[in-house]
Amino acid sequence: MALLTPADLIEINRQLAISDEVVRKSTGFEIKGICEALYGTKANSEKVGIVPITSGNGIIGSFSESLLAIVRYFGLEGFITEKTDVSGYYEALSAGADIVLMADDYTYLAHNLKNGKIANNQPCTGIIYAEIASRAKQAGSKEILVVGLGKVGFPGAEHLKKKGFSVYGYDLDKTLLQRAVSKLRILPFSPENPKKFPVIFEATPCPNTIPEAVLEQGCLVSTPGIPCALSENLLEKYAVELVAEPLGIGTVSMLYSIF
Ligand code: NAI
Ligand code: 0TF
Repeated sequence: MALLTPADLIEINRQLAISDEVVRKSTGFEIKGICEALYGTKANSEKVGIVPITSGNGIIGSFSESLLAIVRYFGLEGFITEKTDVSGYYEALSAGADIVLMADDYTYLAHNLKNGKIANNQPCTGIIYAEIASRAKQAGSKEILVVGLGKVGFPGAEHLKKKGFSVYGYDLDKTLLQRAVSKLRILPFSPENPKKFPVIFEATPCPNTIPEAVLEQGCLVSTPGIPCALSENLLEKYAVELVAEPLGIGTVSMLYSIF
């Protein structure tokens, strides 16, 4: 898994506010409203305990602090445990956490201790970015391109198929592309035979993954992928509406999925 760096998380509140504004302009809803509609849940003053985890590559500077800022941005109460790992988990429970957030190098999870529900960051991120794409004003034609069909992209593509979209999918890994074509009945997209799309959902860990030839003027690109799939030059040239943020949108999707 590609790991976040402290540089990705700089001014997380500002990054979230910018994305929230793009989402509001493009869909008419704020991110929180989209989560409420997507999962049919509402926040109910849950207290979120954030446990720093030292295993593997260890603590990512400002990861826990960013989670706390995100939790608060969406109007919830939260705290970071002083202890880490198992001791931190025990501290979170003892301090009355309703929900625990914690991540090692492979899994970032949210666990609602009141109702037992668990959320994994990867599918929750894919689903919320796909949902945002599906609600964009540009999505009228119901045609959408998905680039990257891995742990985030596949659940997003599946969500779009369930919503009745004509999903075109592309992954450099032919086995993953074939898996999505056969399991989800999406249409394989070939960069050698491009067409333009009004809405694109991208989920890869690489830059420059969206070919210029698929960009419609004023299109919406919804992408959790880090680094950003599009260069500044292409963003400007095609007046792309970009939803891209490193942690908060996926996290709030996890929380609403377990309320
Ligand atoms: P993954 O490794 O499971 O899937 C990525 C897929 O992209 C792979 O199947 C790979 O073959 C494909 N790919 C790579 N280069 C490509 C290219 N040029 N064209 C087409 N396909 C290409 O990774 P995962 O877990 O799905 O994560 C994807 C990205 O999303 C990563 O950058 C990860 O850090 C990021 N992420 C962001 C979150 C957020 O909140 N913003 C949350 C979770 C993940
Ligand atoms: O960096 C990652 C994921 C995060 C997905 C959201 N964009 N790509 N995971 C590693 C998190 C490690 C956190 C660390 N153990 C800590 O500070 O607790």
